[in-house]
Order: sequence, then structure tokens, then C-alpha cells
Amino acid sequence: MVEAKETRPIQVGIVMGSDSDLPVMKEAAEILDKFGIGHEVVIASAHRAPAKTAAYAEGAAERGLAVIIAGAGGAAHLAGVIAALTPLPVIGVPIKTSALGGLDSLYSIVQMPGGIPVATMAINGAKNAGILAVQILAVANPELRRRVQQYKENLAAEVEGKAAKLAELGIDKYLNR
Ligand code: RP5
Repeated sequence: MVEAKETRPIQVGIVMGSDSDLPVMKEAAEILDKFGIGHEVVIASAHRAPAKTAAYAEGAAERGLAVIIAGAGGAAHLAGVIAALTPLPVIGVPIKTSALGGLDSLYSIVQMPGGIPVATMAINGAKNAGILAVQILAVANPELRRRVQQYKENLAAEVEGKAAKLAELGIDKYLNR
């Protein structure tokens, strides 16, 4: 469940090219909520609303944002354009498309020219975008870093739990639980 009204200081901007990206991009918001990080969710297309996109990117650092996550599909230039216009780190999320499966989005986002990096996630990798944003913020926040560490330890414990269950039950019983 993602909060509708943000009351925390906004540290991360989640931007997407269309509301059709929202079902994927909400996974980034959910991670930020899990770690208690204030964020905003914005629709701003590089092609359909270039002036809005430029104004958002140019004003983000001054407004106190620390990281921008940008998701788009197809000719996905949103993350790159934002990265060109802000000194903040930009994390790109290629959205899966029906025509080309998201490879179009991935290539559009990942193949940035030297000097303007976009940290590109997997296709539909909004969850990892949220985690990476938290890790960037955690560099200067020991308490947040401790919680990231705990998150990773929980993942390892889940794997251990599954491995133990598989060893106990065998393949068929494990799959038919
Ligand atoms: C991109 O075009 C958006 O990021 C979206 O992934 C894709 C399709 O947009 P809609 O036609 O669904 O609005 O700019």
C-alpha cells in the first residue's frame, strides 16, 4: 500500500512517462515506503511533455531531492533527458512493451553517451530501483545502512529456509505443498 499524501521530507522522485507505467513503478514506491523514505510520484513524458520534464529535472536538486528514479517504455528517453539536466544520480527503469518486449526501452535507457550516466535496472526492475535509491541514501546514513544490511540478511534467511524445506521434503512434496 503506497501512501497518497507524503508527509516525510521528499528525498526521491519517481518519474514515469505515462500512467500505464504505474503498475510497474509502484514497486519502487513500495520499497521506499518500507524503508520510510519520503518520495513523490510524477508523470512527465520526455516527448509529450518535454518542458515539464526539463523543469522537473532542473528543479529537483534545489527542492531537496537526492535521487531520481525514471521509468519509461519504448523510445524511452525520460531517464536520459533527466540525467542530462540534473546533478542528481538517476536510476532508469525500462518498462516492458508489447511490441518489442522492453528491449527497446532497455537499449534506449542503458546506452547513454559518456558523461551522462543512468543506472539502468532490468526490464520492469522498479523494485531494484527503489532498493538502489535507498542504498544511495544509506551512504550518508548509518541507521539506514544498518536496515539495508538487515534487508539483505532477511533475503539470505529466506533462501536458507527454502533450501532446508527442499532438503526435508524432496522435489515432489516441495512442489506439491
Ligand atoms: C512511454 O510510452 C511511456 O513511458 C510508456 O511506457 C509508453 C506508452 O505510453 P502510453 O501510450 O501507454 O501512454 O513514453
